Amino acid sequence: MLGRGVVVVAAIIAVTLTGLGPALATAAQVGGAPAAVHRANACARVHGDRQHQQCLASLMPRSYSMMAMGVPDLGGGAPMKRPTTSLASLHGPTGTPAHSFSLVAAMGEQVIDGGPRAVMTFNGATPGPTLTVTQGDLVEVALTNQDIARGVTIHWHGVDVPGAEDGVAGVTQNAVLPGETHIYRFVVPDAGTYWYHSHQDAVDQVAQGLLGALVVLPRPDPAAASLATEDKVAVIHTYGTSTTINGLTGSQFVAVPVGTTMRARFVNADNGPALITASAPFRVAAIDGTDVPGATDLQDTYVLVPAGGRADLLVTVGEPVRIGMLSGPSWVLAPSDPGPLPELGAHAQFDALSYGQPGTGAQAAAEFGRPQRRFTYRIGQTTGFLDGQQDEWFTINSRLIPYVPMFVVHLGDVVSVEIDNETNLPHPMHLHGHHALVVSRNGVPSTGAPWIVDSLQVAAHERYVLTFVADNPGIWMWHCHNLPHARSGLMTHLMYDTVREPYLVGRVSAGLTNRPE
Ligand SMILES: [Cu+2]
Repeated sequence: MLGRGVVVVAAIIAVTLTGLGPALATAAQVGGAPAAVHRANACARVHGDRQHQQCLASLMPRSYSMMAMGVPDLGGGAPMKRPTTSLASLHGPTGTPAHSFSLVAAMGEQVIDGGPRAVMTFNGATPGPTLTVTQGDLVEVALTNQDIARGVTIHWHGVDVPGAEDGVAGVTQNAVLPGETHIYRFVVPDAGTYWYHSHQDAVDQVAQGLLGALVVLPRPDPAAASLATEDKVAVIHTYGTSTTINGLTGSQFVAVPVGTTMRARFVNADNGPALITASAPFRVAAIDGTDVPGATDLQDTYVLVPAGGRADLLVTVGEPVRIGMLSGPSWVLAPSDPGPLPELGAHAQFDALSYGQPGTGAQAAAEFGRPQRRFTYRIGQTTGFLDGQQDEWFTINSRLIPYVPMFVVHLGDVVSVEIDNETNLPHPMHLHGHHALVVSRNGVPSTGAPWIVDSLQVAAHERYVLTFVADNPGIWMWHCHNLPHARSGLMTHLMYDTVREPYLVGRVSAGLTNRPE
């Protein structure tokens, strides 16, 4: 007991000495426990004196509020109002839903690439069922956790749902434990291709298959999903070392008549980029759920779909067409099975910065206006201690989690953000609850159709300027969708000044630990 007490005191002293003390102390008090003493053993290794101090200082609190974890960044804007609205009150509307779905999360086994594999499933399969709805519909989803010990959630990736429906454990809800059911309700505001996945223990649960596609057809005419006469979802996901489309490796024959125009809705549910192309001329009809006006035919070109991102490709079948990943799974579209087709090859990378019919400057200005807040999201890397572990960690504006900037906005603000990747790795950056317009890349302005994203590949040493309207109150994760990167510190959030946070990340009770990543 004495030894444990000494460690507690040492931890508090070490924390105070680093200058990070106040924030961590605040965070620790939120959890009602001294600073992460449960992890002190992680520090009980052989360090030099100074290293040991750093190690102790790096221990994460046992639990903390996302609102208190970091350093508020007001983006140079006006002072803020007081938080008066609980995030837990920001639910979707009541009323009779147009669609009611039931998703049961469970441990399972599925044949992948010819052999049985332990997976996590929705309704007995991975990917889970494709949910197809119509724009403007009220959707209700009952999530039941059958037997996933650590609990689950569902995040509606790319859908701008109300704050309490975003499905992030410890941020917008508690993880749903085995035997529990949680109801999500939201109106789908925009047509397009989206997906859903667990945001509890996401690194493991997404990898193991807790994911599926969500397709929102346009209203009033669902058939007007561009010029397509066929419409099919292609969820790309790698199980272990087997990369699949809809759970299947290799080349799959899809029977379609000659003259068919296929809208292939690619969803990248992996941690790395997916490179997709077709053996015939194709168009990029939509990116991250937003249609691209004036899309033109592409050849010898591949599309890089970032982790978490989506791209809808349109291709017309004359000769048999192969469409899918460069050196990966694909479909062969033809009236009858033509047998194997040549591997896909393409030389040029598609660039959305200059593709499609340009939006006018006036249009963009009318839509987005002059920014009230300007943020910098600068991604770096450092060697150091985090939670008692010495490793290479990601930093945001030179800060290590949890002391990262928290980007604070007021409802209605027009926001400008520069994402600056100073690392040697690409980062697929995902902002929850909002869509952003790409303004420029490395100082080169966007000249194509308005390029609107929720998941943006920011390559090594690239710099993007984005703009968006803060029109959806809540607390919204803003993180790298290479999920191991998020767990290694590339994770913060956008928060609204008026919104209070009732949930805690970390250990909430004996049976419940919220781990968003
Ligand atoms: Cu990353």
